[in-house]
Amino acid sequence: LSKSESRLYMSFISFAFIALFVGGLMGLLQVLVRSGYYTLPAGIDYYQVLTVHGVVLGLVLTTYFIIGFQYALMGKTVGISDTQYRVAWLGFWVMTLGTVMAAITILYGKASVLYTFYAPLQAHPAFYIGLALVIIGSWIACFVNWRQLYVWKKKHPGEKSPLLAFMVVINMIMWFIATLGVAASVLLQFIPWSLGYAATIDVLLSRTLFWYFGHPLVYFWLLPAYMAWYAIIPKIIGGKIFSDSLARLSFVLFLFFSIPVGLHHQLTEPGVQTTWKFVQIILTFMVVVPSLMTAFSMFATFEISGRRKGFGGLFGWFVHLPWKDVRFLAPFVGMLAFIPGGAGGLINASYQLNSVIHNTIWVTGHFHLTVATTVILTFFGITYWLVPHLTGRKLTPSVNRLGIIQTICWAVGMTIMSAAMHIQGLLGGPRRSSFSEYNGSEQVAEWGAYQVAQAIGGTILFIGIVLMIYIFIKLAFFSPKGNEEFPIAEEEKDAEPTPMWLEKWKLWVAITIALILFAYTIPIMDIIQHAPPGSAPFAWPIGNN
Ligand code: HAS
Repeated sequence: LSKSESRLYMSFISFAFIALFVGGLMGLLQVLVRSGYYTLPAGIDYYQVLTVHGVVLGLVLTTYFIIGFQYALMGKTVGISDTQYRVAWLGFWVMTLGTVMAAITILYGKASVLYTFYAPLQAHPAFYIGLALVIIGSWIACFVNWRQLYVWKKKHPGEKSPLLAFMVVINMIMWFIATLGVAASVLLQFIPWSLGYAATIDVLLSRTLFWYFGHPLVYFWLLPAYMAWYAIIPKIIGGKIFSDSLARLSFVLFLFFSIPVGLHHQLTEPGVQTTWKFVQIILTFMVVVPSLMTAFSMFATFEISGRRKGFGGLFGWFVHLPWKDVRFLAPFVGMLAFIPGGAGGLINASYQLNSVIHNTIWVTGHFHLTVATTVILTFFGITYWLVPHLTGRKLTPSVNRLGIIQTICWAVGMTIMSAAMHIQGLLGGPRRSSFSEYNGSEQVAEWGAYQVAQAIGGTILFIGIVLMIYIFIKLAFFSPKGNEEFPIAEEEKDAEPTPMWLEKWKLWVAITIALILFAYTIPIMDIIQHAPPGSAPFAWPIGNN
């Protein structure tokens, strides 16, 4: 690993940790305000704080960490050429310019539109232009990653591509296709509208294009965590990859089913016909399958490596795991969180149940389990070995111990906060709202205890963030010099060879596009036809749904 390569990967990852601190602080303010015991200083608006929190953690931290981590995986498995390296830096600077533009508009209170930036909320044009630059910068990363694998394949004709490179390329194909939706909405709708060139905006179309992107966005976050679960965790626990083919197949299924499902975020939208919501719900339940395959594969890996080490019986698979190694513990807690997190997702996606939880703080509880625990704890788990590997240092026993405390802190804080969010949501507590007594309504009185619990959980989480930042700085700059391994597992010896048809990239992209066209063509035509710009909001008449 050259110094310059390490500088590139570390720049992305360091940016993510700055975002973690800023966004985490905003999260702390959030829970304190909602508890009713704290008021923001004059001049700072609740929605400004919420926008910083969502944009910085949901969009900036994730995208930077993922791109940095994926570059490191590609560099390790297929290599990076000088030209690719230079283009990768260009992507970094384009993204960073965009992030700074968007950040300035939010800090000046000119873009308190939340991370979903729903119209008719309007931000300063610089906010949308900033977002467009972030997307373009991330496309540059897509092109570099694709090129990296292409060049490798040319040099290794007939060989299957390395598993991690295959996974990165799938994730970036999904990201590219998904971001086309949000890019269209930002470039063709929001920028002209915010600049005053268009008098109106088609709200429903913009929201539909956002969720066309917004759902695959959550799998763009999840898949790098799955990369670590499939190919890195087995090595850390002293085992092997259960099945290379199963891992690849699950990624291909994610490519197919991540995108044509955005309408499950819009089930209460009156302007979309029920039939199409139903179609997209069926596809949503399809996208659950690769996660179930992943759960199966993880259990298989744990069990086989336990048995090989001589741990039998019903719980031998569990006992042998390296509980004192934070590189394993943090992602494992992430896996555990995904059991209730995923179950919550199935509830959200069930049409009738969605009407109970939609727009309540239950949804906030759901995504704090999924992205803010499953994904983030796996990213922390990666940080413990990747950062010292890149900076030529060691993960010392004392930092490992601190990491374990950090993981426990996160698990405790998140359990309290997200359980309270789920329950308050079932009691009707809205999401995205500041503290209010709603004129002393009886129902609202029931929420108080849960809001306080969220503040307690959120404070513990913030302590976890401070600890993590300390650990990151220590690993990047102060740990003793040394070599930390880049743990990539091998496949089980007796596994069936991976069939080459799994690399039929053109076919996978064609199926993905066909599914998208099937799920979205008619709903989008309907929206354009029934609600042209400037018209009153459109709803399908009851009975014609
Ligand atoms: Fe979601 C809303 C449905 C997964 C994130 N989701 C959101 C929002 C976010 C988000 C951010 O259908 C809010 C957006 C907004 O601002 O409005 N979600 C699902 C479904 C899944 C799902 C069906 N979501 C995620 C993931 C996210 C994420 C992953 C981030 C990373 N979600 C919804 C719906 C809404 C929604 C509706 C809209 C709600 C509304 O009305 O607004 C599925 O992908 C979940 C499948 C997962 C599983 C779990 C498998 C378990 C595994 C762990 C194995 C454990 C091991 C350890 C091996 C079925 C893989 C075992 C050890 C032992 C000791 C036992």
